[in-house]
Amino acid sequence: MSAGPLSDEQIRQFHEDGFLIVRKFFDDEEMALLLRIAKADHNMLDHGIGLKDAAGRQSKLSLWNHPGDDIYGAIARGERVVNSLEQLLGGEVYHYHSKMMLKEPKVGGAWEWHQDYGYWYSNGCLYPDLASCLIAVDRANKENGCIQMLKGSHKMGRIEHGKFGDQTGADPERVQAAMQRLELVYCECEPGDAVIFHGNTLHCSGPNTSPNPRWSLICCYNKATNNPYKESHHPSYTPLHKLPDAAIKAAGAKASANATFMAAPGKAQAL
Ligand SMILES: O=C(O)CCC(=O)C(=O)O
Repeated sequence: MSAGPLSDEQIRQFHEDGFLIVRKFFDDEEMALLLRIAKADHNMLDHGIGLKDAAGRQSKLSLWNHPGDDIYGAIARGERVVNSLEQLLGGEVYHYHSKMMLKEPKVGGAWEWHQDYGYWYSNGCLYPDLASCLIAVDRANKENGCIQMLKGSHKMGRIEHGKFGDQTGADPERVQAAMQRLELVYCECEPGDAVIFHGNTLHCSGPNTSPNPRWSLICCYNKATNNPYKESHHPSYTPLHKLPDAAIKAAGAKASANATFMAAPGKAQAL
């Protein structure tokens, strides 16, 4: 029996598929607060960096390494998310970074096929014991470039990565071969749904051709035992101080009352 937010079946599914969609992981009130605060947060937009895809279209993101006491930190440090990640990775995790993906209407670019461990390997993580929790802030569908997963691809191990536009992507020959054998899943989400995915799962997203934005908050975690052997632009093991899930609404209410939205992002950083 699992002790935590996820059922044994969800844990099994994550290990089988390399990802897990959790519908309504966050309730309407939590999401309304996050949406309102994030969209009014000028620091989020001002610190966003744009990365061109292979076709030259730009996707923006705003990234920070250490979670604070604001609503973004309350989500990333919240027991619901952290305990789920600990169930899936099989032990203590720490916060590796969080980022808001800002895919703007009509212009937001694609994210090329990649594994997150394709990047994070270079940061001195010896094992692919990392996973991310993507939380849909806006509704995400095919038209506005929802995230896509190649089911079971985490079992392939780490693939070579190279440069495509400003982005790092997985070897296209291997991606093509994998696509002929594995199921492609478009993770269409309503606000508050979450997609939790393994560091070796091949994923991508298309451009936003719609009139609607597609923002999502992605919180990434490394297993404590996978402390990198060298320093990089993302943190080494830093104990994560968990918060009760009620902290999300409390942080949201506080920000709304002050109407000054704490800047989660520090300076823009690389993935
Ligand atoms: O948000 C997206 O569209 C893609 C995000 C992604 O691939 C990543 O953060 O690794």
